[in-house]
Amino acid sequence: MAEDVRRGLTATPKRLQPKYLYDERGSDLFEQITELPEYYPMREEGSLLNLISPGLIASMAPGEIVELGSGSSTKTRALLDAGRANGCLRRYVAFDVSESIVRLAIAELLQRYNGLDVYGIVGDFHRHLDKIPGHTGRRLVLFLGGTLGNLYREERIDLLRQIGALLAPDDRLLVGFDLVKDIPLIEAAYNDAQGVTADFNRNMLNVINNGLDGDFDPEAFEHYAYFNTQESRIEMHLRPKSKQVAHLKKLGLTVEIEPPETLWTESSHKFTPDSVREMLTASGLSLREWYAAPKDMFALALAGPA
Ligand code: SAH
Ligand code: AVI
Repeated sequence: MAEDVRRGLTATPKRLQPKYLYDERGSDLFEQITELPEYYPMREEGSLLNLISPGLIASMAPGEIVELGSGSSTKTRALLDAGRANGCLRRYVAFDVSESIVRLAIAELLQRYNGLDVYGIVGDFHRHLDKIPGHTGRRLVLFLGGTLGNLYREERIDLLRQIGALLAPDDRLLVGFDLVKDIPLIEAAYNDAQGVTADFNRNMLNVINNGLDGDFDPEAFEHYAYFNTQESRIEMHLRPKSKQVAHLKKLGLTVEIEPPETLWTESSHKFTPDSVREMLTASGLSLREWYAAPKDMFALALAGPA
């Protein structure tokens, strides 16, 4: 964190990595976001997973499911239910940077799925994929929620290549993608009326304060999220209401920021079928199936080694 934050806050524009949105409170706020009427990705992906899981499990009969950025693993239950009904599934591995949500998720899954080996790994998917245990049967890797879209193109390709190295020829990767659509609909999902997304965004400053002995005042910043058409992404920023001076004692760093400058906290890229296919190909993977929600609200791409 020290190195990331020093680099991000001394850069222009000032930016922080989205993984720092997720401490215990951040994971809890994200769960609240998934229940907001405006936040369509969760509902659309959940319905799609319910629809495709029995067929997908029957066609590939995975012995294990490994999920990256697994969060609460709630939507995953559609696949775990299908795996149990089919009798093929022996292991589920949850991998997430937020320890509290991994502990919560695996405790619930162990209760619900008697006989399933459930593993939890707390780590950063950019750095710690080597912690995933070796194969036990055919492997299905999940990357749901549109989280791949929170990364920049080079990071996405690098990560997809790393995931590809975890796949044997018959293994598969299922990735959730939010798709380009009506801009007001997308912007509403990141500017909810109850202000939960604003609290989620501001919580990043608490995470930074706690990790680096800092004194940012989260309430002195406004949530600002808009769709950048040229880059096809929502950008989420924190905009100071007035000049702010914060000290990060563990870094010996003083940060000054005044309007109109912002702290850029997250990007959430939106895709098209062509942009997904092209990215998979550039990563040494190939698209095997494309499952789209009604009105192309969201999609799941099933990929395998090229
Ligand atoms: N897949 C879940 C959660 C999505 S929220 C769903 O669809 O509902 C994004 C999740 O990715 C969070 O739980 C967050 O903690 C995790 N995450 C973000 N960056 C990460 C990183 N670098 N390494 C591992 N997990 C990360
Ligand atoms: C996890 N990720 C895909 C969410 C998104 O939509 O980009 C995080 C989020 N940010 C604001 N609201 C939700």
